[in-house]
Amino acid sequence: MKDDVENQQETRRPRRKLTQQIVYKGKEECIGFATLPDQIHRKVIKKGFHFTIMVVGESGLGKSTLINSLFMTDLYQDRKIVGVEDRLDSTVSIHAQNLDIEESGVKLRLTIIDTPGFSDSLHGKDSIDPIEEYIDQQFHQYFQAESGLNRKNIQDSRVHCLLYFVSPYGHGLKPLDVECLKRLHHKVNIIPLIAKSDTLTKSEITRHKAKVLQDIKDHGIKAYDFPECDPDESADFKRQDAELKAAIPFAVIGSNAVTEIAGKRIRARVYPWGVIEVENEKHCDFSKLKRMLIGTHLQDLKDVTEEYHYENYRAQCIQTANNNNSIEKPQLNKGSNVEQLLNEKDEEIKKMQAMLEAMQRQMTASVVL
Ligand SMILES: Nc1nc2c(ncn2[C@@H]2O[C@H](COP(=O)(O)OP(=O)(O)OP(=O)(O)O)[C@@H](O)[C@H]2O)c(=O)[nH]1
Ligand SMILES: [Mg+2]
Repeated sequence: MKDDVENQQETRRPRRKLTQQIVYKGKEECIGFATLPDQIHRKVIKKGFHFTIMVVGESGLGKSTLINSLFMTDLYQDRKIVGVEDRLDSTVSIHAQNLDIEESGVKLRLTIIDTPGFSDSLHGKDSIDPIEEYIDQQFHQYFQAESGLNRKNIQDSRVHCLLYFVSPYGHGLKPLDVECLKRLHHKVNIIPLIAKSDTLTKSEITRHKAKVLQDIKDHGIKAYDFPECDPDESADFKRQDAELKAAIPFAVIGSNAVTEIAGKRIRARVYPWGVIEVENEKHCDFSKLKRMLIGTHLQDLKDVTEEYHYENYRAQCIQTANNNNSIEKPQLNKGSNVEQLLNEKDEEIKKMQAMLEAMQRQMTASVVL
């Protein structure tokens, strides 16, 4: 084995030298593959990006409000808001909404999936079923599309990231949180959040974060594992990355209201004693979460979905199919050309079999004679 590796390295070595010679001879003699990153870049830009986020947690923790705040658009502007101006209706069904964003020519299609919060009722556990089913359904659709004929134009609706809202009022995770996280952690990238963190003091937030992290560890829950920072990155990037990791679970605040402060319109919660700015890093981790989701970790979240969660699902599907030995035959449209051709072939085979049997009978008869 070791020898094999060494042999491979041996065979690669001269090629490396060759590449260097070409590069150093001058620009006009280059093959041109240095433009590969540009080509890929152009292709990806043309195609655009697609990213799906889901919000899950107890009812009334501010899930709908946070997704409004995150994408600076009122996704629910058509919805009738009764009573308090700042209040949204409780979400009653799983609700997917697309949002197309363009920044410096780069197109990003976000799909945001809002889910009804768990109620405190005895049937709290039942509210997890539709969420789990939704995630599985997206995998199933992708799996079917991937095994079909038109693999080029697959619509990817898999959930890349699940923002899980933990109540600011309890002591760490509640049993329902544990149940939900355990059912979903092998299916989706979970990012835990402390909801409504404006209701906690600074030291309470620190304590609550530590307790939630401890509970996650104690219950063997696999939340999204933030990747190691590349050693080649700038010192500034490394510092931001470390800050981001230190802030997990992100303590967030959401608001549907925009207020003008010093001539600037900002999302904020206005209280009689002061104003809480949603995007102010001194007030909460909202900006860090936003930066992480859209800015720095979007591709990694997609990669982990593809390489880990979807692969798990695919492996299970294949295993089940093998166990049942029930790989479905392709469905043919009645009267289609393919069906007609197959029928003709069937007829031909039947005729040949009949001829073969007749010949065998004749041969047996002649031997007997
Ligand atoms: N104090 C505080 N209140 C918030 C915050 N975010 C939302 N709210 C308020 O909490 C209430 C519930 O917010 P929603 O966004 O509807 O909560 P939800 O989690 O979507 O609720 P369900 O749809 O029932 O699951 C509203 O009155 C919001 O204005 C926050 O960060 N801090
Ligand atoms: Mg809601």
